This record gives sequence, structure tokens and C-alpha cells, in this order.
Amino acid sequence: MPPLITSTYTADPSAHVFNDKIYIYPSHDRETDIKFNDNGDQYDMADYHVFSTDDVKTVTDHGVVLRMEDVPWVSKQLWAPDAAHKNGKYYLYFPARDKEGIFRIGVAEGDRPEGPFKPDPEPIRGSYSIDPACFVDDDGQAYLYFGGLWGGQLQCYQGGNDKFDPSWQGPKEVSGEGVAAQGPRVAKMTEDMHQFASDVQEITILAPETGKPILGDDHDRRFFEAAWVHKHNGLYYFSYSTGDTHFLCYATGESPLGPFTYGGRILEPVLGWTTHHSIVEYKGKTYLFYHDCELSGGINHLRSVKAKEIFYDDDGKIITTTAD
Ligand code: FUB
Repeated sequence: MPPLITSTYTADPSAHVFNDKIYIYPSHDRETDIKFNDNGDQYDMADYHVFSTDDVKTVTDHGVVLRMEDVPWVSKQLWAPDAAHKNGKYYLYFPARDKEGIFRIGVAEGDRPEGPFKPDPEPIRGSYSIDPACFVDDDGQAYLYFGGLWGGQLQCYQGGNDKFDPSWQGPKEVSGEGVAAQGPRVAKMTEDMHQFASDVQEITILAPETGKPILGDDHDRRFFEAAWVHKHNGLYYFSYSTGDTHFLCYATGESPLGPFTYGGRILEPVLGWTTHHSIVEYKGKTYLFYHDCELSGGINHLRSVKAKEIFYDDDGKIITTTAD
């Protein structure tokens, strides 16, 4: 499968259908001298482009829509973004480190899906960690999902949503017999899409064989990063990356707030350490947008967005696919 975007390195594609086209909001990877480490310091991105397509083959690059220097609270690392549409406006959600080195989530607003986007001067109050994904339900309520382990700092919030514990920084996470994995986070968004309208909640992902939360040591199935939510036949699908085991997995539930029950793998490991995706329905087909490092010859921080059609079985289970 050739990359969909070859003009520059891109990753973490969040795809949405706006105005009958697919718009893609990816990270914009760039060259760096920073050595690879398990904290992700080499993912040193500084701006975002937006892309669009109407055939999932040819892509238009709409250029730079937001730069690091335009956001007063940001110090570095513009990581995986997402976008949403509500009330005639478009919203770009993005994680970055603040001036203290702590990941927060910002929002920028625009009049068109292709931007440009004007950032709020402060991050979303009460936001933390990385990888925001915004899901607007059929009733108009928007939810922001987020969180990522290791370099994404989710494990630094053991004692409550607003308690950052620096001793947990780095490639660390909960472990031990019977210890439940840390869940991703979700909050309802305000009507104007700029702030959290609820407390941040932890999402539970249940193991189908026990009905209990997946354990921290279950690295083949525990949430690591890259939250995404889509709805299919009335069921909510929460999908995510398992990080160091490199799978894209999903879990299903009856409510956007969970709990979700683990359902299986969507994508087997790709070339490169990270795996991050989105799922979108377009013209009667379901597409998985993802990335790998084929174009850069396997350099972990130089990734390229790809897309392929995926399928459900008769029971609504997503059929596992491979990067090809
Ligand atoms: O692109 C930087 C980080 O790598 C993302 O935020 C993670 O999901 C991983 O893909």
C-alpha cells in the first residue's frame, strides 16, 4: 500500500467527512538530531498541515494551519491532533508541552475545515496528557477522549486528574499482580467546544473473559495511546494503540462514556515503533487511516499516512487487517 501523503512526513491521521470530502488532520513529522528514546523526545513537531481527498487516492495539501509560535502556552512537541465540526465552526484539538514541560491540550477555531485555525491563548482547563480525539454524538453532545502512557505522561496522574506526579515521568506505567491498567480519559465538551463541561472521567476497558478491567501487565491489550471513537450500527467503538506491543485494538460499548469490552485487533504491527489511526465511513465504505515508516526506510519519527478499506463481520466485529 503506497503512502497517501508523500509531499512531507505525516502521522497520527485523524480523518473526518466534512462537506462530502475526507479531511485529514495529521501530525507533521520533521527531521531532528534528537536521539530516539522511550520518552518520545524525537517526535519534535512544530506545526500542522491539513489534507483532503475525495477518492482516498489523491490528496490536496491545504498547507500550514497552525504553528507552535502562534500558541502562547506551548514550549514544544505538537503531537497528534484531531478536529471536530459543530455550530458551523471547525475546531482543531492538539496536545503540546507547556512552558513547564507538561502536556496539555489546546483548541483552535476556524471557519473552514481546511483552516486556518486561531488558537485559544490557554490550554483547555483541566486538560492533560496527549492524543485528543473529539467525537460528536448524534444528539450533538461532543466528547473529548485523551491520554497516552510513557512520554505522554498519563501515568503521572495516579492521584487524581489535577495531580501531576513528576516521579512517574518517562517510560513508566502501573504493573503488578491484579493491578488494573490505567484507562484513557474522557470529558464532555461545552456547547462552544472550547472547555470541558464535565469532570474528566477514566474509561474502563473490560476483558471479555473476566468482565473485569484489563490489567496493566497485559501489554497486548491495555490502552497505551491513540484514542479514537466511532459509531457503527448504534454501537460505540473505542479504538487505541497498545504502544510497546504495536497493535491497534478496539473495544465496544453502549455509551460514549464506556465501559467498553475488548473486541480484538484492527491492525497488526506496522514498520516503525508507533501506530496510530482513525476510522471513518465514506461513500458506503469504512476506511482505516494509519501510518508507518516505509517511506523513510524505517525511521521511527519520520512516518507517512496511509489508508485502506476495512470490514466488519456479521456480528459487528472488525476484521483484523495488516499494513500492506
Ligand atoms: O506523533 C507523536 C506521538 O506518537 C503521538 O501523539 C502518539 O500517538 C504516537 O503516534
